Amino acid sequence: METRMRIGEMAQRLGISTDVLRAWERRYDLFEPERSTGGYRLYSAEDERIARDLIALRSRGTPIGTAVEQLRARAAAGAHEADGASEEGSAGEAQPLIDDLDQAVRALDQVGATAAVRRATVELGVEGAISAVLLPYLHLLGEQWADGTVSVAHEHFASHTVRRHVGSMAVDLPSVGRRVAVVGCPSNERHDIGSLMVAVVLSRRGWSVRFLGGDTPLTVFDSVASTLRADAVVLSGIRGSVFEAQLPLLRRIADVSILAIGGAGASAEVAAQLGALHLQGDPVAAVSQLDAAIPLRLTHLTPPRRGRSPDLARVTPGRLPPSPTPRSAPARWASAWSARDSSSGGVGGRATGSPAAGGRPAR
Ligand code: B12
Repeated sequence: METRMRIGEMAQRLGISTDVLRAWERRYDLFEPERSTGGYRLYSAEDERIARDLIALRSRGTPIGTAVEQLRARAAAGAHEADGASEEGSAGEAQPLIDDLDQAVRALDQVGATAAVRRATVELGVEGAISAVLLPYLHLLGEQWADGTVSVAHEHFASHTVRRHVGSMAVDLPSVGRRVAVVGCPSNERHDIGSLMVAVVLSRRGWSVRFLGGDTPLTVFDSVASTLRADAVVLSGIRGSVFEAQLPLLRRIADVSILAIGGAGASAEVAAQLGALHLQGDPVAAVSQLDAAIPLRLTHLTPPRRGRSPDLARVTPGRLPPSPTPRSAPARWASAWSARDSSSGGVGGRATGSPAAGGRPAR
């Protein structure tokens, strides 16, 4: 049976008050929560998704009435987020959107490419657009680049357009009382769109996220995680060497926070060596794993003490502040996860291997 949550938990996850939730229900008839035997409202994951989409539309300045209409139109069209959509259904809806984006990119048409990524989001929702349109399109782009059908210019133009759009979908809510994640890619890894997607989806599910982008030294992740007392550090890499070359530093991060690794270069073996979580599947699925694995703790409901604001001035590459005492519970729990992970197979998506990059111009 689907898990349901009471209004307090739903409000906490969304970062809004229970009054606002009740008002949305009363005025706009947006959700119909079930009632417990004691008469308490019980919200579903679908209710949470609707509320998140509403918050995101509002944060981009859409008036509430228009936002509600858009959400109703989306529901009426049967379009919903990827984890609720059937594979056939989403593939059918997504292909024309992928084609539009592809055509606009081939013509280096900025207005058309931007319109295509926006349309995908309006029609499929944020998570649906990521899983069903943007990821398949980026894979297509990689093939086109490798076989020479598009140029480096097209690839840069397209990845910039997608990256900018994905970034614009983040929801920046005040950080007090939220789970904190630091997200990005280690040195020598410039492919940061997957981790940006993770950052955006985490932010939309109520996490407070610091996205540090691609090619960022691990010492920086360590400093930021220690300073913010992050609940999780999420790193991604396309090649295994990105992780394997820096195991000692990664272990240090895993000592101060829950370390999660994803992307084609992450493996169950490396995760097990690090006591890290191995996030599998696409960025949307990965966030569901992480979200479920790191529950809200009581401390998340307590505002931080005064005078303990993070000292970000100390965050300097290569200059490490002392690590706080390792948190033993997450470490124990993380190894349990890695063990579970090893038994369930490898990374979803492409395998790492020799790049089909021979003869293509360097970027
Ligand atoms: C855009 C792009 C670039 C951009 C990146 C811009 C940016 N800011 O990210 C630029 C132009 C910088 C670039 C550079 C290079 N690129 Co490039 N690039 C791509 C392209 C077209 C899309 C990458 C992308 O964002 N994909 C979307 C991600 C999300 O999909 P994915 O990587 O398949 O990930 C899957 C899972 O692993 C998971 N996932 C991904 N990230 C994460 C993160 C987390 C936390 C989790 C849990 C899950 C997860 O989700 C996906 C599910 O389908 C790919 C093609 C492709 N197939 O992806 C080539 C590709 C990745 N690049 C490639 C190459 C060779 C390069 C260069 C070496 C080229 C060169 N000679 O200069 C450089 C390397 C630069 C560096 N040091 O990192 C190869 C990699 C082959 C390999 N396995 O090593 C690819 C596959 C192209 C190809 N067909 O050959 N690239």
